[in-house]
This record gives sequence, structure tokens and C-alpha cells, in this order.
Amino acid sequence: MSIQQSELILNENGSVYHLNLKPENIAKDIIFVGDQDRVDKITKLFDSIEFTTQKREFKTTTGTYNNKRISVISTGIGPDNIDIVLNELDALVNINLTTRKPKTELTSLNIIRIGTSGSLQKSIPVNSFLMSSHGLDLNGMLHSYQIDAISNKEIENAFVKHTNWNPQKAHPILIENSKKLAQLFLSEKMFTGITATAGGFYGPQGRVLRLQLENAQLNNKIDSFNFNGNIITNLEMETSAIYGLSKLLGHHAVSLNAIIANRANGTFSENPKKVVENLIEYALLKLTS
Ligand code: R1P
Repeated sequence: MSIQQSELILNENGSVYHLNLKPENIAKDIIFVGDQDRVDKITKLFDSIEFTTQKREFKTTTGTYNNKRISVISTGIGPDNIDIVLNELDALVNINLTTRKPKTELTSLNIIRIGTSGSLQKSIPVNSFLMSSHGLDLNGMLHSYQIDAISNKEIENAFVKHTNWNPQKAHPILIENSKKLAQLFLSEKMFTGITATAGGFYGPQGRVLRLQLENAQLNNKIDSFNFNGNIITNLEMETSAIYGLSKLLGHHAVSLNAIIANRANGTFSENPKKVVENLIEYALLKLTS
């Protein structure tokens, strides 16, 4: 059965609806950034550029760095955008866009998120790098899919109990990174830990401006969660969605975080741009050496 036009929407030139991309426009190694302006900060370091396009917040540039073909894509903010980006990228490699049928031979992409994040632990200071060993999904997007095969019930249930998690909110889901891809980026410079992924920046991450929180203790409970030595190190808005959809679709994913804030001691980096630039250089080198 072919996938109907309303389900897989293509633009007039045959490109996928939001990303504006055709299969030949993307490399198998893909860097995700949130901010569309960060795409050029990476690709200005490339040896050559072969393609670039932008629609809404989704900017893509493909080129080579150290002779490796790499695409850089901006996803915008949040797990809802990751749903769009990962499904459309998967369609580009694993669905025949002419017959509208899934291919029998599937392609696995390597997806590396280079993003910013706030540390939850005093021991992980601003200006450090952190690789997400797991994404802890606190936003619920993944519940639209059949996730039993990729979730980790024991630790999820321990988290629910420890935080007194409101049963009216989506049940948290813990998803591991791609160990194979992750090992490329490990070094003594890189902290690792569980990254909690929220569906918003203020209330969903425990920030109070004028609105009171549903559970004012939640951030403290997240900070103090410890499951056999596994602790939650940082909060951001994409990692669990990237890990979950990548695992379900058969892609490899790793999330690298530039720690620009420390929520445990209230500090913010004096030069957040610099720590992101340093992480970009580190990631490109590790990916291509
Ligand atoms: C919030 O300011 C944004 O910054 C973080 C969060 O995950 C969210 O997307 O990541 P990026 O810097 O990669 O966008």
C-alpha cells in the first residue's frame, strides 16, 4: 500500500513538506542544532558546501569537513519539531518518494545533536560538555508511538515514585543513546549523564516568573534522583525525542550539550557563544577523525 498524499506531503518539486529536502540533498551523518543561525557557525568551518535551503526554522546545509559529507539541520525548539524533522529525514532515506512505499532495504542515519543545556548538578559547571547517556522524556510526544520496546520500565517507575510524578501527566520514558555513535565523542573532557527533556522552557523546567508550578518540588526531586549511580544531569528540550524516534526508526543518535547554565547554583556562562563554538569544534573533529 502506498502512503497517501495527506500523510506524506511533498512540495511541488518533490521535496518533503517542512524540510524542503530531496533524498540527494542529505548526508548520512547529520548534525542537529536548535538555532538556525548556528548552522552557518558550523558550516563556515567546512571545506566545501554543496547545498543549502531553508523553510521556516528548518535550515539545512550539506558539505564536507575533513573529506566527510555532513549535513547540518536546524530543528528549532522542542520535541514537536523533532517529530517533524526525524520523520521527514527518515522518509528521505527509507521511503521511495515516487512509489510512496517504504523501502525494503533500510538506511541508518547518524544523528548528532549539538545543543545548549542547563546543568542540574553543582559538580557539572557552566562551560562544560555533557553527552546524554539517556534521554528522559518528560513531555509526552513519544506516547503517540508504540514505545514499549525502547523504554526502560524499572528506572522510569523508580523516577515516578521518587518525584511523586502526577499521574495526569504523561508517564516519563527513558531511552538510551546509540552506544556505537556515542563512543566517538567520549573523552576526559566530556561529562555523561541522563538528560531530562521538557516540553517547555519555563513551567515545564521548573522556572517561576509569574505562574505557580503544579509541583514546586519537582526540580529538587529530579536533582536528587539516583538509580544505581545513574543521575539526571541536565535539562533541555529535544534529546529524548531524538533518542526515541531514532531508536524506533533504526537510526543512531547522540546528544552533545554545551552547559551554559547551572540551575543548582543559579549561574550562567559569561560567554555562552564560546562554549558552543568549542563544542562544535570538538564534535567535528571527533566525528571525522
Ligand atoms: C531553549 O532556549 C533551547 O535551547 C536548548 C533547548 O533544548 C531549547 O531548544 O537547546 P538548543 O540550544 O539546541 O536550541
